[in-house]
Amino acid sequence: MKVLNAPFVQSFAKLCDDGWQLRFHERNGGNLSYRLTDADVELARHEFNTDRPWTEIGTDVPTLAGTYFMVTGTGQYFANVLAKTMETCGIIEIDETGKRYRIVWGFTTGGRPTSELPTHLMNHAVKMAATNGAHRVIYHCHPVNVIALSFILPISDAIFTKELWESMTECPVVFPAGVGVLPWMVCGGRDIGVATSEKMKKYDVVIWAHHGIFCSGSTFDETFGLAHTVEKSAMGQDDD
Ligand code: 2HA
Ligand code: ZN
Repeated sequence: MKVLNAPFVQSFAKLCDDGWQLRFHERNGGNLSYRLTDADVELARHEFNTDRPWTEIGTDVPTLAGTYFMVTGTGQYFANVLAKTMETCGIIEIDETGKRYRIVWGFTTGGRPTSELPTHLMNHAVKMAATNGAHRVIYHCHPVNVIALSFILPISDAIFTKELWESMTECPVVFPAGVGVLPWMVCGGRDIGVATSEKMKKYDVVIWAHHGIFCSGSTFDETFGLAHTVEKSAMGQDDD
């Protein structure tokens, strides 16, 4: 089977397109990563190219040593992922120290993984441990109502959780642990990754004030559904 037709690649690209359709991804905003199963790796290995160099991740993720991730590329537009999956996305392998990665598939026109790779991988490490390996998907998007809410509400886990739970009956069921909220921070580096992964020990959703959402789940549907539910609930807020 061509890797492009593998179910995990198709689902990955579909999530990107769904996010684009819902206007969660202006320009190159947002990023997605998926930890491959052993079966995914076996299915894809015949197209892996291991000639590319090892590159520093910028953080340490020792528990992810030897694992593989499909990731969106830095500077790439979610609008293009469905039509140009191999140019806009790739599969990376984490080395045996958890400090470096190399591209083994995709990024055919010279691309590189998302600028938020340190945060994605630190979140994967936390969620893999917290869910006994069940969580495989980390998704970051820029949904407008969640961003707007972070200009209005105090930056507090408890207040955001209460407001989001109250505005839609489904919410306490969809995110029973609530949501974490971080104040504005410089994105794309280790510090925001450490802060986000601390919150991810408790929550499946972390809101970056004035920026967007990070969320975690077992499947593409569940993870995208979580972001969508939080955004829809944020849209239901009024100013009382
Ligand atoms: O442009 O969303 O947070 C990608 C991003 C950075
Ligand atoms: Zn972003």
